[in-house]
Amino acid sequence: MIDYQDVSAAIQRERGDAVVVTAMTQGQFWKEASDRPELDIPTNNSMGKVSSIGFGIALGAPGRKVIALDGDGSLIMNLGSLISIGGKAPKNFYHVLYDNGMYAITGGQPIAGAGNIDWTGLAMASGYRAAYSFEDTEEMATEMPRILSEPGPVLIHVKVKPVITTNLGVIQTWESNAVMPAQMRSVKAALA
Ligand SMILES: Cc1ncc(C[n+]2csc(CCOP(=O)(O)OP(=O)(O)O)c2C)c(N)n1
Repeated sequence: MIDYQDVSAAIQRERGDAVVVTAMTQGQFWKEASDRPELDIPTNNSMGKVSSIGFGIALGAPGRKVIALDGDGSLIMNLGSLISIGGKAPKNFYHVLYDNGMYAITGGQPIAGAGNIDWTGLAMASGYRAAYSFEDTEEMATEMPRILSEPGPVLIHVKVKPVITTNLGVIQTWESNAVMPAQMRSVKAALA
């Protein structure tokens, strides 16, 4: 199993000027790693929508890479997005799936089918161009540069070591809800 920090570091090294859409536990780790926060969109309060928001940006800005950092529980909630993405097959879309087998930020409840879901198979059957699965840190870090320079859509399934921190992102305040639209405006300005 791979540490969240190692996935962030491997993506950060290659992200260039890609837009990165984040959520949940991986979003917190990404915040610490990102050196282009003006191009990041955290979506914590809209569970499951990372893939759809990233997909929309990828279609709207075909010249820009978009990397969506998704959670397994979140993707289950929006599984149909795989088919939308596979159907349009944007070459600039990279879908990283952090598989911890649980809903970590609500206390670590197991997701349905934990450990038995064929994520790369689901992506390929939905029309993704490629799908990879990693459990080993070195292999993931070695392969990431090549994968992120290939055309998408690509699913990068990463088995991560669970981190259960129930105070991440679930506090819904006016301020926390205002982060996403503010970052959307920031990214829109950067892409203009
Ligand atoms: C529609 C909806 N249902 C439930 C929740 C409560 N909720 C917030 S985060 C979360 C778990 C997310 O799981 P996952 O995507 O696997 O990320 P992890 O917490 O494991 O990092 C849940 C159930 C929510 N925010 N929105």
